[in-house]
Amino acid sequence: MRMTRYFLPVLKETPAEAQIVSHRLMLRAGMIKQSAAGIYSWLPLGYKVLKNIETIVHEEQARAGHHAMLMPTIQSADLWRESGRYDDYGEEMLRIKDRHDRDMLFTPTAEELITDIFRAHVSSYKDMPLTMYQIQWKFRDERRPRFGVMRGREFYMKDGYNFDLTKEDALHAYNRHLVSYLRTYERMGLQAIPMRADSGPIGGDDTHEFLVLAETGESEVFYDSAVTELTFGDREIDYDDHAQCAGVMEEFTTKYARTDETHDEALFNEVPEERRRVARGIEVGQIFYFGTKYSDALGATVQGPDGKPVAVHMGSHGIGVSRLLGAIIEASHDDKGIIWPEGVTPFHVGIVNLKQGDDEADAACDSLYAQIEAMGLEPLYDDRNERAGGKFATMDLIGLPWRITVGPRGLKNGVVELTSRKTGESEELVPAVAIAKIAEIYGKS
Ligand code: 5CA
Repeated sequence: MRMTRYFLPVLKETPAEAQIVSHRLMLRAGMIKQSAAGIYSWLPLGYKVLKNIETIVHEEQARAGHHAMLMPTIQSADLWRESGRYDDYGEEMLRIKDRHDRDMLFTPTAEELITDIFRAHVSSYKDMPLTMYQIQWKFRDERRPRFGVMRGREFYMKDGYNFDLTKEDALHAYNRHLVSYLRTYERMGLQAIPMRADSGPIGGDDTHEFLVLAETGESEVFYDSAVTELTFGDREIDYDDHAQCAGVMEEFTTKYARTDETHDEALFNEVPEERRRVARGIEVGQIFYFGTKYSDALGATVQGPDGKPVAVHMGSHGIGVSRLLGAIIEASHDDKGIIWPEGVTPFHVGIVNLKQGDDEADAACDSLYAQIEAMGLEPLYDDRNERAGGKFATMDLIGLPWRITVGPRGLKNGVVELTSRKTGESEELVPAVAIAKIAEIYGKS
């Protein structure tokens, strides 16, 4: 993409309404624009990152054997009356009347609707286990929408639902989700720590939240610092292997890590003092096992192996897809702007032309641009007639992990400059070597 043809409305001033750094940077980098309290338009740069995050979530869900689908945002109140949640959900639910005076609502989550789909089509244990998920907009009329996309009223969420014959199978689904979530967050360059949490309006006994540690996080968290040393890495997982998934679950959840809702001071004091941490975190996901709560309420039973009806065991699993943009920026920025992890960056490489209009510099930039595109990567070329300082400031603000700087002086010596946004280190390289490095970084060589 050439910057002169792109829509990138960066702001020079720091917006007064934004209290935390991720919100400020998303506004300044022209990623989002508020349209009403807690409701945002996603401008091209923000939308690109949102889609990248969504793609990672889809890929990891597919790997775990879960089926993507899509349910409507507007639902009839009837199913919610059946489950009893129409009244229980309270003021967070946006209630709407259609022209026939029928009660409708904007979905805050979808346990009822998915259970209705299940009961209409699945009647035998032979069709299980089954896990389906969607990535869809949700609406919760939060009392205090704030911090930009972090606590929106409209937000983008991955919500998944498992249907299993036995509690044992449903707990495997729980463990499988935990494993797939660990992989998902790591691919986004995040460490998200599973913490024992409270189930709130979703219900159930077993639940973990995934928290990214950040000073601006809304949750108070208590943990054994040894949990921050755990990484999932690129280990191979067989998602059908119950013991293997249970092993990972145990590895990542036995050490003390809890949110304030479930914090137990006595248990925490058993952690060696030098490893006890009290901090703040951003909740980027949550997994639940709630047994037969919704299948009982909505009559979702299947015929078991002995011919008798069995209420199915269920769980649900959420990832805050739009919130993740804020969480990633909170975890990865400096005073100049965002530093995107390579896994989610909106463009792979920024090209800065120090002397636009200089034949040699223009030709070198065009050539780099073409070579980067030929690798299947996306360059963002700052081809504006601007001072170098302004171009660098924009690149630093929008946070592309790699920048190639091209100028007449370097070209005289046959070199361009490759700069890492994260370390700030630059190397002078001949263009072909710079391209080879980019290929290596993004696994294209
Ligand atoms: N049905 C279950 C699992 S699908 C559910 O709704 N879980 S949840 O309430 O925990 O939401 C899932 C994730 O959505 C949360 O972990 C959080 O990351 C994100 N989320 C929740 N509320 C908001 C909000 N107001 N703004 C942005 N993200 C949110």
